[in-house]
Amino acid sequence: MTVKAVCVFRANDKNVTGTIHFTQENEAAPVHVQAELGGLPQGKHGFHVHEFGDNTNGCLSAGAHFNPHGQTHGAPDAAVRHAGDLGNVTADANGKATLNITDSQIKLIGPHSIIGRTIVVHENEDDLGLGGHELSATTGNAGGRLACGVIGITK
Ligand SMILES: [Cu+2]
Ligand SMILES: [Zn+2]
Repeated sequence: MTVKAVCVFRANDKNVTGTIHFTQENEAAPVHVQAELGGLPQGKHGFHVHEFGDNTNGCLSAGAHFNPHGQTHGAPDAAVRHAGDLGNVTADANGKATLNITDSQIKLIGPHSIIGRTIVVHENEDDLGLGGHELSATTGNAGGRLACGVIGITK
């Protein structure tokens, strides 16, 4: 019954690497997300599920934030957010970032599953919708896409 998924960032032109594991124990359970990333500039970087598992034109083809409920952008703990809004990862001086969270809006089971969609890590910090920039309500003004990978089923 437990569904597991994984997303891998292979070293790309930006040299960002990483693995993100997802686990959901049943349809009603939250999803556990465990990420280990490397090669990032020190500091915070927006971290989202984007709607398409399409890499034809690199990370740009992943489209916008996964947003099946037609909401505005927000923090992972906000009532109003895109389902794909997982906030930020924070890279240390060695470029390493880890994330260990549970999230109730992303799913591995059911019609709004994120399997087959894309994880993107961004150049800049996600302002969680609060930055007052024209892009705050759609992207958190997180800037360009440093790395991305499609979320696939694993055992
Ligand atoms: Cu994003
Ligand atoms: Zn968003």
